[in-house]
Parts: sequence; structure tokens; C-alpha cells
Amino acid sequence: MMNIETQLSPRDFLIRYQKVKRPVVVRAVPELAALSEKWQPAYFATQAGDTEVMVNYNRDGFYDHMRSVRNEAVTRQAMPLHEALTKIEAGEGSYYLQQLSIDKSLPRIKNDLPELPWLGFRRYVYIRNLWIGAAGCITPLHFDHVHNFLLQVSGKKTFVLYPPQDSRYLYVNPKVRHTSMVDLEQPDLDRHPLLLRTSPMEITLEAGDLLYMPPRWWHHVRSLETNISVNIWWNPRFSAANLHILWKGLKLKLFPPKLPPELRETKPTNAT
Ligand SMILES: O=C(O)CCC(=O)C(=O)O
Repeated sequence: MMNIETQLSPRDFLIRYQKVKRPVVVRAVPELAALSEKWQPAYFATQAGDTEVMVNYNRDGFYDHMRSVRNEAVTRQAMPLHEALTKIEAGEGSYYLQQLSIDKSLPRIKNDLPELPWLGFRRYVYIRNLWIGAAGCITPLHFDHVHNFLLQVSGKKTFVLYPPQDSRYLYVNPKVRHTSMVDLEQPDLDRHPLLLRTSPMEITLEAGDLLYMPPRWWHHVRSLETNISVNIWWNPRFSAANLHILWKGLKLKLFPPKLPPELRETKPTNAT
């Protein structure tokens, strides 16, 4: 069962969750109230509407970038943020603004983000990403190598979490080992019978809630309505996970991957 707190001191967070690698939800975080009030689509449009962003599109709203689950392309389109917001709000197909670095791409609004009391001052990895999507956007089952705080700024999202020990029942994609081949939207127990042995935890976040996911906890995410989230990847210590992330970044810079045509960055099109 997911632990839910309404108040959590940094000390309790450290002892009861971070150290023992247990996820937790903190409901109605006071530090998020002002952000939820301020970060409305109209605010983004006036503060950063002309900023060019990459928006992902998938017909079914299923954002399986690695094609671990469904053999369907996710296309990426460049467009000004205000256009992305209009498309997302209009529900023209499924568009999802995913994992946009706030510090790099939206410097004018980065200072709106509150300092969270649970993050120490030591931050070997500290990346803050914006997510804006509509009902039905799915991020399929995967894990991250570092600590992850998901702040729900507006709207609702459901998370299904599995502990790292369940990896042996989750049909890990042998080519992309932080992703699973299981489709939790349409589970197929004939193909994936070991799913019955797992211990999932499901939780719906609402505006102002925060979810802490320790490194290597699997998560599948479903947007229930138009919503805005921020995720913070964080690692307070230098570790193999940091090296892994630093190496991944360096490798991308040194040897940019040859992407299949549908994943190449394109200029705005009328593609649906
Ligand atoms: O909110 C989502 O759709 C996915 C978030 C996620 O996977 C993450 O923060 O690692």
C-alpha cells in the first residue's frame, strides 16, 4: 500500500522513505499551492508562448518511445509553446509535452518553482522537467535511475508503481532495460502470466500533491484530465547512477543517434 502523508518533515522523509527506498505521496503540499494557482495555460502563453518546444504525438496517446510495448511511432513536432497548449487543450489527437527541461527551455518561469524542504543542498543530479498533456496520455511502464519527485501542478494523473524486486515478473525489454514490455492499459496474462505475482500500488495525484519515487521503482502513468506536472530528478550523492546519467548525456552529445525518420525533429506540420 502506498504511504500517504499530509505533513512530512525532512527528517522523517529521510528516515522513513529516502533511506529505505520507499515511495510516498504528500497530499496538498503548501509549497505547491501558489504554483498551482499561477501556472495556468494563459500564464505559460504570456510568459513563454513564443518559446519553441518539441511536442510528442501519438494517435492513441500511448507514449512508448522505445517501442517496448506497442509497435507504434511517437512523432515529435517543433512548435511555439502557445500552439502546443492550444493543441493539447483542443484534444486534436493526443499531444503530450513531455520532459521539457524548465531550467534550459523556460528560464523566465523557472523561479516560480518552490524549493522543496525534502531535497538536501547536495545535488549531483538535479533536473526539473515540465509535462503537459490531456486525458488519455500514457507513459508506459519504466523506471528511472535516480530519485524522482513528481509535483502535480494541475489536473489528475494515476500512477501504478512496482518495487524493483518485481523486475523479474515485469518482462524487461532486453534491449532497453529500464522499460517493460507489458501493456498495463491492456494486460495480456497469456503472454505475461508472471504479472500475477507482482505487488502494484496505484495512486491518483491531484493538484498540489507530490509523489516521491525512489530510484528503480517502476511506474506507469495515465493522465485522467488535462494536467500539468513537474518532475525533479535528484541524487544527493555521487553514485554509479550519476555516472550512468552523465555518461548517457555525454554519449548523446558525442555520438548523436541516427533516429528513425518518424523520430527526427521536424518543423511544424499539419500532421495529425
Ligand atoms: O507523468 C508522466 O507521464 C511520466 C512521468 C515520469 O515517467 C517520470 O517522471 O519519470
